[in-house]
Amino acid sequence: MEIRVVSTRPFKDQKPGTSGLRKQVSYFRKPHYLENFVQSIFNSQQGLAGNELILGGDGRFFNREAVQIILRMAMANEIRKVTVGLGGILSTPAASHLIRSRGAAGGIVLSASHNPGGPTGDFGIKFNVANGGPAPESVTGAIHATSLEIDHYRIARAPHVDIDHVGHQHVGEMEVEVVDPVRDYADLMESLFDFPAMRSLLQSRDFSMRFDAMHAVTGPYAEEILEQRLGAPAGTVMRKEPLADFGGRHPDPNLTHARELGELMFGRDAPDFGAASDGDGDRNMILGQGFFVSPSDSLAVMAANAHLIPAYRGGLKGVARSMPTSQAVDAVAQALGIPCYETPTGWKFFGNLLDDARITLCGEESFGTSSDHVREKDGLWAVLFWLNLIAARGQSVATIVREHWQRFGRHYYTRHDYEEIESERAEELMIRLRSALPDLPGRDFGPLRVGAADDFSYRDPVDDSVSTGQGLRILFEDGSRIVFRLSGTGTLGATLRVYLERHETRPEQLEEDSQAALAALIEIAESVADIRNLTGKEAPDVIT
Ligand code: G16
Repeated sequence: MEIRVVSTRPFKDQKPGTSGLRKQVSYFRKPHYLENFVQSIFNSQQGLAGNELILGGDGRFFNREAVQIILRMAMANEIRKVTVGLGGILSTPAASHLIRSRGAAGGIVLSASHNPGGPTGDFGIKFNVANGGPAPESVTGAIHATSLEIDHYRIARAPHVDIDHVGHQHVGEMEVEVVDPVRDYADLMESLFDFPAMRSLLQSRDFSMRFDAMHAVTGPYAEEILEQRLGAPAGTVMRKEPLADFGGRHPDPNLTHARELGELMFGRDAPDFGAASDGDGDRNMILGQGFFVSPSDSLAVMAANAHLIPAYRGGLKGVARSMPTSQAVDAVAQALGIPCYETPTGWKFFGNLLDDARITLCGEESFGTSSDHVREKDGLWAVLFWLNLIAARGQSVATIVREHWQRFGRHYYTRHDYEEIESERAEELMIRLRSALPDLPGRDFGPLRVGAADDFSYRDPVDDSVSTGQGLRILFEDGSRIVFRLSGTGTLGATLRVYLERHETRPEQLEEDSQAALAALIEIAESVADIRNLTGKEAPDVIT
């Protein structure tokens, strides 16, 4: 097989963000753009040569072209074998599972997650390491450094590889195995949960559910698991055909983008349980009849009830949450007498804690939860966990959450996003706020007194690596918090995220609307950060 060595020049903008390199499709279609980044992975990760690599993506526009390019580059970089999902498809958690179960040296996942797809949408590429999880900062840093110096890449002159039939083939020296993207993952789910109990629930006349696959990657997974293996009635999975542009919508599981599901769940004769997942299948949204479960609460409820799920019957080693996620799970960890870790935003920070067996469950406010079964967040896993929980407790989603609040109090929580603001303005807001932090402790805002204010940094307890500048925190003496950070996943301008939280234990105060319950903190955030003036926006673009 002829190997071409192609001269190239570095692109200065290939620094991976919160989760890999995400850009508009137009960037990835620039000559050499994808190739430079992929060669930077191969150059900086010497252990890949001679080993197996897992490859797949969420099926968005440019997925198939990117798979062919990466296969030809893998040949030229002496990868022994590439295992690729049929049609180039693998959900993010399924890719993580394949890396682990095959003992592969790593994986390349093609996705921009919940960002829109299509020719004018976004694309992304992420490298996962041998534990199945997103590369830690040391690895993404090395890939970025390599991308700044690259002057050539290697690519085989090979025919188009058939990725549309399951089976083995040899292309030059390299083996390519095309696998059913669903089967191994579905088997894994069956090994974790009480499928007989869930089957009886789904087949009972008194229970119904809807899962919105949002025309993204989870359609085939949900159909196999919910409708085939668990016997839910046909039609349980909505919008199940994966489309390259997700039907023109954002594959983001929230009440704005999963509108039909929301209308169904908050309408008359709503199903008992509603759920959705995102573009690449790692996020989840959980709904009951007329009831939204906030992701932070979902994590806490899971931790408190894990003993009811077969895989976690032996108890949890510990739990972790990202810093901006509410402290609801901390209260559960305290009651269970297990450790609770607070990490920066980004799933990559959970990997060491999971590998070192310090935690079993972890989650984030950004609709992500998972456990030690893979090293990614896992949307369908979370949905199956809730289904198993409903079957085990024989209660509705709302009752399970309300009982949780009665026991642990409610952590009122909201996130306000200001999107597509000019990067300079966003930076200015953060710089001003950072310099104001030292004066805040001891200051009173009505009845609330600031106890501490800082720029969050994290020392990984396993490898002692330090990550600084992970979000500005204002911590009040009563446990309330306001956090400000800039998103690391957007592709247009900057997105300011403001996270607000307040703990309420008075039993008669647990049913308020979150925005009303947090109104005082929302005001303080505005007055401290001058958001309207600096962003030029009267209100957040998205509230979750
Ligand atoms: C990614 C990361 C998550 C993070 C989320 C939001 O999720 O894996 O850890 O919470 O982005 O990040 P940011 O606030 O920086 O935009 P996903 O589902 O987009 O891959």
